[in-house]
Amino acid sequence: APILTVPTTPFTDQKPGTSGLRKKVRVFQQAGYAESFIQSVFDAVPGHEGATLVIGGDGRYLNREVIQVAIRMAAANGFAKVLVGQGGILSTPAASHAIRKYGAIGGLVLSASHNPGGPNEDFGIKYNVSNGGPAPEPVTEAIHARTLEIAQYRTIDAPDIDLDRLGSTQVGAMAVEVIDPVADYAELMESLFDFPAIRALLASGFTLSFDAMSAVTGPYAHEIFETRLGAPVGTVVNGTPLPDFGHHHPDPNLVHARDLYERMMGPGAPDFGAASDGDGDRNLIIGRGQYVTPSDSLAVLAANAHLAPAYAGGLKGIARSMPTSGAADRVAAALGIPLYETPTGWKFFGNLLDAGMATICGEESAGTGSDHVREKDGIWAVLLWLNVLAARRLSVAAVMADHWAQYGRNYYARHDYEGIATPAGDALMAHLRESLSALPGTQTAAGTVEAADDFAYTDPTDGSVSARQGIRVLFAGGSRVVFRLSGTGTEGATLRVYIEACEPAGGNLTQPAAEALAPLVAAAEQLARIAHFTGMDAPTVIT
Ligand code: VG1
Ligand code: CO
Repeated sequence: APILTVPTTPFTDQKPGTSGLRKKVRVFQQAGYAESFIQSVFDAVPGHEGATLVIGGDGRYLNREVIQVAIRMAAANGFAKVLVGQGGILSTPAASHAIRKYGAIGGLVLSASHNPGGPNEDFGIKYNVSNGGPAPEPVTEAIHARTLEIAQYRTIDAPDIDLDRLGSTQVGAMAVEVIDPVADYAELMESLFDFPAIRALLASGFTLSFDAMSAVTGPYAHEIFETRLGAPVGTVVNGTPLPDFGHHHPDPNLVHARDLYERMMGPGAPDFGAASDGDGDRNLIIGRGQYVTPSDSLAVLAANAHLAPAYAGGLKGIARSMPTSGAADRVAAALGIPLYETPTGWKFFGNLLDAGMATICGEESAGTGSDHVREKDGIWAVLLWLNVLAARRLSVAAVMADHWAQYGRNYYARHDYEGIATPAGDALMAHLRESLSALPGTQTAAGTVEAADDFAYTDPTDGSVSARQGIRVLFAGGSRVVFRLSGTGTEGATLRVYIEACEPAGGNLTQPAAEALAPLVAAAEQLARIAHFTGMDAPTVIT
């Protein structure tokens, strides 16, 4: 089939954000838009000729179309082989695993993750590198630079392949193999955890509910929880991936996974509830009557990981994003292992994992994972929790009470102000940055400000620096408020305010979180003048 060179002009809005390029579907539907970005990725990846590329997505609207485009372009750009998930499906952690297992040079993950899908909603393209992780900043910068100068893309005159039939086809000189999206991943999970112990837990009457939110984890959850672990059919709800996620935000937080939350807090709740997001890398954990903040979940998993076979030898270190609470820091200190504080986004964990400096990583946004892949992994987190519960035979509430008694408690919440005008968000951050040096000593409802800074990170493995990653305002005893703007939205700006109140072991560990955080919430308003800048008197999401 002939290779075609198609002229294109640069799009000026293709800078990858926290996790890939995310835009409204209609933006991606512009002629040459997806093609120009994909060509820019290929141009920025030396050595792709003769290499293998993994392609898959979360099944959202436009997934199949962009996959066909990407396959033709890969053929025209000299890749030797593409591995694509059947039906166009690969969860983000499964794509990461496939890249690693099959020695691919990288992968295209088509997803806008927790953002809604459908013709009027969001689509996204993320490039992952050969370690299976999101492209680190130097690579995303090279891709962005290329998008600004690109003049043509390469494709091939070839028909669509049948994405639903397993097996190999030829597209030009390139082999395309449609692979089972679940099998390799399920096998990996079985190699990490004590499946017989979890099976015994589930057989003992322990009940589980997993909400796949009509997103990508459905097929994975059916296979792993119901088929391999013997949980009854019906354990997985919303288990069929839909292009529009059933009109919901596939975001497992207290707002968008409200159904699960209500069920877990109500009469007849199962022992354990969990949910994942659009692309399967996030996890929400709720025990019967006991919500677990993602920051606490990271700490509990780190403290108990040795109970699972893969981590029986202990952890090398723990890494968390800066806005994530310090609960994991206390565990790292007790274990005598290093704790790394990185900017928001999984791309900052890859180097630490590759270097063997950290074993477990987490973010307050419901992301937890380990060195088994190079992405956060929703089902992995659920399985580690189940493995811990199978070993300890305690309720989630009892595990949490025990954890706080030993380490103290970091009360935590995130307040999001979504859909604010971009200039308003920028003005709020500029105001905070200007007042930084004057903040220490300021009196607030939460006490005196001890220190304030704009977080900057120097990667300990390659020395690369990422500055301006969020404003931290610190109070005595480790309590703090953090402000940053989201890098995953597609409309206006989202302000994220992260609020954390530290209570040492022996302190008041059983307050309602909102009560413990109220003075810090007032301090956040005082210091950032949120109502003034955003015109909003309450957040749109509290989680
Ligand atoms: C958000 C989260 C961040 C996460 C990112 C991608 O980014 O805060 O922790 O890594 O989403 O998650 P931001 O810039 O909007 O705060 V996913 O599951 O959407 O790929
Ligand atoms: Co996600």
